[in-house]
Amino acid sequence: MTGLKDRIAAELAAVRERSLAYTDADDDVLTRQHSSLMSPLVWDLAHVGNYEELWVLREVGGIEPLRPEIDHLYDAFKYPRADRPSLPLLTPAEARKYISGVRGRVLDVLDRLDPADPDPLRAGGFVFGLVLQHEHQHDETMLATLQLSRRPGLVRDGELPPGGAPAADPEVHIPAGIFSMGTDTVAWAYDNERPAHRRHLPGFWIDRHPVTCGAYLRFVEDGGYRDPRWWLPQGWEWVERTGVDAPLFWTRDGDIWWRLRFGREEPVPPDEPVQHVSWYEADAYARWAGRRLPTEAEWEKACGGREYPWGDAGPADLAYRANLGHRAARPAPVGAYPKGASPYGVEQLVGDVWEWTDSWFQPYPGFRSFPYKEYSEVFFGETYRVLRGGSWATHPSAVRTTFRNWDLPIRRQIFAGFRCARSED
Ligand code: AVJ
Ligand code: FE
Repeated sequence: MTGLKDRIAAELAAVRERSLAYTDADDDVLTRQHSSLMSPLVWDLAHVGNYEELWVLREVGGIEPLRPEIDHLYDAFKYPRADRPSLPLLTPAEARKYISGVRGRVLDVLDRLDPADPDPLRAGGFVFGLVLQHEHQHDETMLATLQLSRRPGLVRDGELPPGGAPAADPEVHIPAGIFSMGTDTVAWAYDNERPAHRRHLPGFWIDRHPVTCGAYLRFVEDGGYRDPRWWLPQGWEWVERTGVDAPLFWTRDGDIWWRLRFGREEPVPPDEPVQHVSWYEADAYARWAGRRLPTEAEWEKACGGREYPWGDAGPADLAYRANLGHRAARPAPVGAYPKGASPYGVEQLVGDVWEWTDSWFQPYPGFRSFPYKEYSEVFFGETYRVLRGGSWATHPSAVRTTFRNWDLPIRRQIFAGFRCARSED
């Protein structure tokens, strides 16, 4: 096997080990609906195998469908998440057997792959990048479901580096000028990250770190959730309709704020980036702080134009660059990764928390959907806000400075936080 094929085989094995670890629980945990926002975990497990069968075995391998009768069950556009528990889904044991059967054949297709093949699905092993990033994305979704289950003992925690001293200058200035946004060169980049294109941005200031729980708590205790001045009309309507008064999973007991993290209550850690806030909460906080959310162009420019803010170095020396890949089940305190800073000195852009931006999910000039419309194109418009940077639960193979995530502005079960920006006077 060539270097690329070895890497692909290793990454496929690593992501599968992760998927099986997150579903190493009783069938009851895997089949029940922990939240109407999420699929049962056993749906995600079989869905990643079905997606792999569709793209690698059928599309590239030309192999006959293994179980065509189940395709519709795992088509994300056929049945909304809330309805999936009532479907005749594969049992956990059947799902494990099915995805293992698929994987065995996928490795044969990999064996026969000619990475130099000009076909865009085969070139550089693109289709394998597509399916392993897809599985990593569902693994992060499964972690959000496990968090929503409020059950202890289902998710491994781990050690993280300590935080740093409060930054002398909490803001970084990014001078006006043209930069290249998106990519034409990252082999496994998604269609929505392409093509690379030049953008001019006026100068702006951006936070050196994501907003911390401690800072966010000042907004909460200043009555931020009870003052319509800070909220867009749709945001205020959402606050009044839902009664939210703090980030998801936070509760107050006297003067102490607690958060529930994978089934355990712990005091809210002041120096950790706040997570489990919606776009509306991020936007309201920024307005209360006399600032705004950065656009995704500003966020990407602040990364300094390389595959990762610290350079093109892959995951090898990641341990001291960024908090990615579920090293621990939480964001790291701000200042924990000075060596992950961008050339402008902006830190923790990648990892820790997905960062809400002020941008709607729209196509770049010259966008062409590939290999199918339902990954990105059907979500373009003014319905979904863009998130950047990946979270602690995101695998390094499924994020980079050009990677674009998106979600509805009311969503906050995802591991999302934010940082603020402001324009030059
Ligand atoms: C890019 C995270 C918004 O979860 O809907 C998974 C990724 N697409 N299966 C999602 C995805 C198809 C997508 N996000
Ligand atoms: Fe999917």
